Amino acid sequence: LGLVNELRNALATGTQLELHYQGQHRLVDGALVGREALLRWHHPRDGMISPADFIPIAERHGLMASLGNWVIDEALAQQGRWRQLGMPDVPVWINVSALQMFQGELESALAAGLARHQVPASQLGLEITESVLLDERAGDISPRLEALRQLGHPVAIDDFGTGYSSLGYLKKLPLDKLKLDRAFIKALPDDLADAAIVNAVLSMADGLGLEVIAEGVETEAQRDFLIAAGCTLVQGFLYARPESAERLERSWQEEA
Ligand code: G
Ligand code: G
Ligand code: MN
Ligand code: NA
Repeated sequence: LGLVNELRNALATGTQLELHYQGQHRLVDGALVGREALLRWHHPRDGMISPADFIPIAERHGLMASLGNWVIDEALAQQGRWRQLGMPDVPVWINVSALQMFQGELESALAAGLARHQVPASQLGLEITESVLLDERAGDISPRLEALRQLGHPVAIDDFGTGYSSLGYLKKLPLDKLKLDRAFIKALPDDLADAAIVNAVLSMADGLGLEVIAEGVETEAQRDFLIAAGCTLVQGFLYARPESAERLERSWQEEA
């Protein structure tokens, strides 16, 4: 319970929480097309705690709505600052947790943040992990996604290929992007099964009018395979690591 109270505290003060941002790039020339916001908790005693560890705690103890709302507001505030500084104005993508998808607060938190920070909805993308589509609490998620897209938010399915969903949802759901999980990228180009899966996903997505972003690209051999396979977008250490807003601003100023 210690950690729960500490998380409650961190949320109340906001000082230990931070968003880091990882670039999303065009494969062929590396041009920046977006940034994913990744939550970080700098715990005063335990150091950096991964969201993979504290988000389940937040969900279990009723803190997820506040945490999710903090992420929305912080990402939009940051986006607003970058626009003012004249930094590349690409969409920021946030991760939306399962609970946020099932509860009612998401739309109002988005609307409040967009208005407060004067950022258009098209500049805030929503990443929804594939397993959410399977969660029985989700019910029919289609009207919910339709409403979010109606507001102007682009929507991506995160960790695509790992959620054991039926592919039928791709036909029904209003989506913009698939983020192909890095499990399929890791062993490229040598693993023939992964190569076959990646090729099939790219061809299917093309037919469905969906963009694919390959996650976790770390090597030039992976990049060359993906370019040859017709993939256009990438997120991975080969292109950029997650960085604090401060560091991104500094390197942008140094380049200018
Ligand atoms: O950045 P890192 O590898 O530590 O992220 C671990 C996991 O936490 C990833 O699955 C990522 O999607 C998730 N995550 C990161 N930031 C957020 C966030 O703001 N909200 C939610 N719900 N998940 C996040
Ligand atoms: O589940 P989600 O896709 O949101 O998780 C994103 C996580 O993947 C981030 O925490 C980020 O640090 C991590 N990540 C991004 N690029 C790479 C990469 O090239 N290699 C590895 N191992 N992890 C990556
Ligand atoms: Mn993600
Ligand atoms: Na992912």
